[in-house]
Amino acid sequence: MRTSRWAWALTGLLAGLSGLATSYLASTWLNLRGNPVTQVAELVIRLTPGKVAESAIQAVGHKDKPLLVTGVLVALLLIFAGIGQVTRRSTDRGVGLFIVLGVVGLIAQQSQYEAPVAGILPVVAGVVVWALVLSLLAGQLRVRPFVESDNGRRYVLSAGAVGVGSLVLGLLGWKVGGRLRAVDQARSALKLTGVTSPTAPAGSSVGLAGIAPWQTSSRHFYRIDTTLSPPAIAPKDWSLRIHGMVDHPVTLTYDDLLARERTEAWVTLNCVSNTVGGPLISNAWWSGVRLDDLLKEVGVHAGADAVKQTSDDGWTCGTPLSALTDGRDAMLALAMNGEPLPIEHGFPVRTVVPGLYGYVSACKWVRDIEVTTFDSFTAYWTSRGWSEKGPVKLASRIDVVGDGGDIKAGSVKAGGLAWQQDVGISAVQVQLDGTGWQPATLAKKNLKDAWLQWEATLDVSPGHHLLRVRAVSDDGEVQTSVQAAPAPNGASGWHTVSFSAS
Ligand SMILES: Nc1nc2c(c(=O)[nH]1)N[C@H]1C(S)=C(S)[C@@H](COP(=O)(O)O)O[C@H]1N2
Ligand SMILES: [Mo]
Repeated sequence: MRTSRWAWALTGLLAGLSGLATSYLASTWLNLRGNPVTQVAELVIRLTPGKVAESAIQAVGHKDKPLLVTGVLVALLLIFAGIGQVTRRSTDRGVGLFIVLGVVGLIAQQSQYEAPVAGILPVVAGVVVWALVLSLLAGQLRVRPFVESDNGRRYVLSAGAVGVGSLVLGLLGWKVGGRLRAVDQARSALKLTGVTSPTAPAGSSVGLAGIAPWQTSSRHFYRIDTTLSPPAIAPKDWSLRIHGMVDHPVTLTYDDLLARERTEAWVTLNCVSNTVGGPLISNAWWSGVRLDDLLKEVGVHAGADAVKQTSDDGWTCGTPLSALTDGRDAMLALAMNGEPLPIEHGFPVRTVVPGLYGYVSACKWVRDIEVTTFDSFTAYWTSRGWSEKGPVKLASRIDVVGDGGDIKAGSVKAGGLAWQQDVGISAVQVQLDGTGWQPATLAKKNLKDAWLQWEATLDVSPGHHLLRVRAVSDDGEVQTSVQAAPAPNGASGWHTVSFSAS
């Protein structure tokens, strides 16, 4: 007697659920936002034409997202059952279909904005479990005789175990995910006194479309870290130890920081691994507590020249003590762009130091500050060949005209950004086709710790052209033409774009 269609549908369903539950648990374990089902739902949203989405939202109102997620889940269950039917004829084909489904999941996950690479893991784990469980159950379902035999009983036992196992994994995922949900909730509930909303300073923009906006939204702020999953730390569980070569070591809680005076500043952060003209630079409005005040209170010993910062996930950086005490706006930041720090950018507390690359200063999820000497430790990136000190290099960038652009000849506006935080920019110059330097117009508001917009009007003839930019700092330094790769202490050279005009 042949086993029924229902048994094969059930087999597909159970295999499907077990992989889904595994994937869900892996996502929550890694503190990743979303899970395979919500990610596919979001892919559907991204792929839905605007008009269709609008009428759908009009039809179902604000319940559109829960409905969509439910819809995706139901569709998946039907697909799982269908895969079971296909497996009746060939297990390989069933496994193949699960792999196809996995690829869809992978596309859904990786096509998210700034998708974490770690997001691949839950998808792969899910597909592996799909293949294993499907092969196991299908194998048992095929053994003859089946009905009222030990073989049948064996299948029922396995199927039951898979069902219960999936449920347990799913519940565990929900429990593990509770950590991130709780931190998200605690973060949303925070009301930070003394934190103001950012308003771009008057005159900070030259008003040329195509230049990166003065303020980078937190969502579009570049992100660099070594963690597979960002630490999820509730403010009540956070503390910071300041110790080492000091008279009075302290341990500060989040409330201790809240009780202190707030400092706020526009600070542009950039990554040492940014290439000339590259995107690893962003500008935000930071609110926090000044580090020079804190270091004064703990009483730093003579002879100390470094601060070793350690994050919750064990990453370390070495910051010159002088950069934290020379009066610049070095701070323990609590807020970014007027909101508590996003978890990915260091919630609840991170360090921001104008004028230093992130890898030597901008410790996210900071938990430990040890006043010490550079001689006595080697920080994370220093032990991997990057320079011990990382002052930001004088640099500039062309945002318009775009590289490879095709524009109309005549009077053409070009523009972009220049920066050397903690020093400041005094001039920007552009050069068309290697002949002479022409001064650019700078934005009226010039803050030394933030990037500065510039624009220039070029007289462009038809044909192919090269445009270069260089900046002059407030120290009188002229940006070098010498090209250097990012390693070991930051890229240099003039940003150059080529374009044609007709
Ligand atoms: N805990 C932790 N902090 C870190 C890093 C990290 O890997 N772990 N990377 C640093 C580097 S190299 C940079 S450029 C900045 C980037 O900060 P952002 O992700 O908020 O832009 O964070 C710094 N702080
Ligand atoms: Mo960096």
